[in-house]
Amino acid sequence: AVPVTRVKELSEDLYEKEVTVVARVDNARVQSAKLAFLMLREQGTKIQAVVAAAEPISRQMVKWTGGLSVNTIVQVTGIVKKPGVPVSSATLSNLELHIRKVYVIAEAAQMLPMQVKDAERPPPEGADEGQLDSEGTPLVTLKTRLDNRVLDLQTETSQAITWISSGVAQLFAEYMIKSGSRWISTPKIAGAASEGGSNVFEIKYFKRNAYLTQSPQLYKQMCIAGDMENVFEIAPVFRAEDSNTHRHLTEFTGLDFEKTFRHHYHEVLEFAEDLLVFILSELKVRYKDQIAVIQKSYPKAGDFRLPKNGKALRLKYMEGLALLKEAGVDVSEQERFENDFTTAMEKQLGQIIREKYDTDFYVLDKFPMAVRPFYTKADPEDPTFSNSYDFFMRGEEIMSGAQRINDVKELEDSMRAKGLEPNQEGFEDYLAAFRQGCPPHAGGGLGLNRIVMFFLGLPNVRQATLFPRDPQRLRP
Ligand code: ATP
Ligand code: AMO
Repeated sequence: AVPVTRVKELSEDLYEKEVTVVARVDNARVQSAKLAFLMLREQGTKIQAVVAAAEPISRQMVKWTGGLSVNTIVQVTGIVKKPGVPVSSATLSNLELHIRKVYVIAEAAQMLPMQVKDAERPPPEGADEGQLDSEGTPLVTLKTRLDNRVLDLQTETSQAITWISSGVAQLFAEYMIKSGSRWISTPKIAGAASEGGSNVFEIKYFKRNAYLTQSPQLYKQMCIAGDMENVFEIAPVFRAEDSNTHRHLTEFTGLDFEKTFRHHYHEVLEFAEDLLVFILSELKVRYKDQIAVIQKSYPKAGDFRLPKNGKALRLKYMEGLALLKEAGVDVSEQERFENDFTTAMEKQLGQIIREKYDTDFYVLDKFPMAVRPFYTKADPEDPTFSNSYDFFMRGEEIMSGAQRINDVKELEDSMRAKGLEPNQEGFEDYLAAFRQGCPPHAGGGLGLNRIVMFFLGLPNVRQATLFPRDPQRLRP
């Protein structure tokens, strides 16, 4: 078998050498009866190949090569040369492959629903289907790209984004394992809604009803009650939220952890802070090539100010509220005790904090008890508030966490206060876990898709999701 070289490994060191590559046809054109060009693409890296009729290559071979359909996978053998002029449309602009042999490995249909090279341009916000750009080329909207996600995944930008997603999951697991945490898998079909409220998908479960879990919350706490001390999970999270926004999905990947603490829940808050700093700073180091690719379309990718001391700026919820008021934002205190900050307020606060403290990374601590789920521990010094926190990146929430109630009586009271009946089906086993004694613990949950979106400055969470699910989309 011929040794195959990866396109990204080709370089000037190989000038005048023969190589064989396997790649997709990004574009094919016949220049004349004697000359045709192929643009070859392997995982986002492009190189131009040229075929000229001259012994032993026939005019027929030139015509056939130039007529290959876009996206066909070919094996090409040729000599690496320096092109007459740099090929600006190629990634490897100072290389050209002079073709000797071409074999079709897998043929693509003549008409594809979308061209990968058209999907390469960032989707214009609010563009209509079929709208033309200034050069008269049809604009490919995000909808078309997501409808044809397999083709869309082949773009240089998508290739880089999927590496970043993989990196976030890997770094999360790495940090957790390093800290002695156990990787757990908990059921996604359950008898009760973990986060309460109505945003839960009900499913038929033989003769009964069941729910898709809104988070591994109840189970990760039950693991703590089972003396597992420090656990984490990477798994799908389901939310029946009819929110058609740039940042809401109905299914996303949750990065969850839960751990015991000795004296104060801030031990866990600091653990979460170190975790986020580790993920964000390692992404910049390990994925700098991918970030550079994404920056071509999204200039803010990876441009993220981490505080110099490696710590998140820590503010209390009420201090955040005061900053908003001070800046003249119309916030009613009463309302902010019933609902937490709106998305607009969060963004404004992000802006204020950036100007005042020169950081994009901060944590709000001590949210009002009324806006947090039933399992959240109230602040023992002032039960209007709670021992709970949210981490923000550029004014957008990426992680929520809290100390949990570990006393069963307190837990039952808290459920009642939130309109949940402790005796209701589905909560028996959760409550039993606390009846037998459970150590003090806290934890948190991050949305993988949101971290990727905000870290890269992507306008839409769907771009940071392989096959997104939202209220409108169940395909592909
Ligand atoms: P997170 O899960 O990050 O906490 P969230 O659950 O806080 O998000 P909500 O509190 O339900 O999300 O809503 C947050 C914001 O999202 C709202 O302030 C609103 O701006 C926006 N939003 C929610 N639902 C819709 C909708 N159907 N249409 C438009 N915007 C919405
Ligand atoms: P919460 O409901 O805040 O907390 O969710 C945790 C994190 O998940 C992400 N997220 C979402 N991502 C995409 N689409 C959505 N619809 C969506 N909703 C939430 C956000 C958010 O910060 N059990 C608690 C966590 C805990 O306390 O441990 C929980 O689920 O990044």
